[in-house]
Amino acid sequence: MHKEAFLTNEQLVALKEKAKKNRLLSLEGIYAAKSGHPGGSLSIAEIVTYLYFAEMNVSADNPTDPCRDRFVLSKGHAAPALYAALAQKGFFPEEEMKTLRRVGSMLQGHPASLKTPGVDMSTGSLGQGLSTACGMAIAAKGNYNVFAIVGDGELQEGQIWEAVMLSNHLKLSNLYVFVDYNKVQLSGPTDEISEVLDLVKKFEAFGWNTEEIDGHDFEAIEGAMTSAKAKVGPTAIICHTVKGKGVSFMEGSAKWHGNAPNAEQYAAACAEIEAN
Ligand SMILES: Cc1ncc(C[n+]2csc(CCOP(=O)(O)OP(=O)(O)O)c2C)c(N)n1
Ligand SMILES: [Mg+2]
Repeated sequence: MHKEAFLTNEQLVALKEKAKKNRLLSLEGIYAAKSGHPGGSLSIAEIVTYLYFAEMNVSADNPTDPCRDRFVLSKGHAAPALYAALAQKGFFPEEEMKTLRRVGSMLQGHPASLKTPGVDMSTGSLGQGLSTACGMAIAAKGNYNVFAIVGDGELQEGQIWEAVMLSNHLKLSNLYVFVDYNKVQLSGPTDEISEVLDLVKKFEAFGWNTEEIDGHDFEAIEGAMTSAKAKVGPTAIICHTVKGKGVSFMEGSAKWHGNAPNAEQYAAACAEIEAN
């Protein structure tokens, strides 16, 4: 496991607060909508928080800046975590989270770039987002970096590996892919459905640089990004995560892949996140 500390203690504390808020906002939206995907949203809270608050060159003042860094949430069902980060970043008011999944809302169930300020790519059909990220990285011509998050279950889609193959062939050094390796997909443990085996070996066999980290550890994410930036070619950051992270009764369970909490469960979840 890669781990190096570059963040100051102050920055680390601030990022942890942002991730906590990210989880609360995701759950607020899902609870209000009475539907959505809490498990896969909670598992990427640290990754999206790091990208939007410590890495990416993006600004709510100029959301369509042609030179901004791009983000593709290839596992689009985790939209609440992306919306929460964008709200925290000032792309729209946090209050909007309560309109999640409503007809006419800017916050649809899956990311829609024509509806939501700050969303670079519409996603939701698993397997496709990485191809679009690859295309964006080609189009960047050195002007920006592209970041994508893919799910471990999503890696079962063949199109993922087409994009992986081409990204190496084109030596896309500006492409960084975070694998949210939470070991659970929609209906159960990923390895019981179609095992992913050794992801580091897999990506390396396709010519990629790899990092393997705890995806809930900001210093590890920082260390992986620093090492990735020094290398030529695309990088896959294999992030060991916990589906439903932060809410004990949701952790590691496929039951909370696509279920909203009831009032009692919502209160318990918020209390636990707040207390952490
Ligand atoms: C092409 C396609 N097939 C099926 C689905 C339905 N679906 C949504 S999430 C999901 C499971 C994804 O698992 P994983 O990538 O591990 O996501 P996470 O654990 O991060 O929620 C499935 C099958 C979809 N969105 N797209
Ligand atoms: Mg998963």
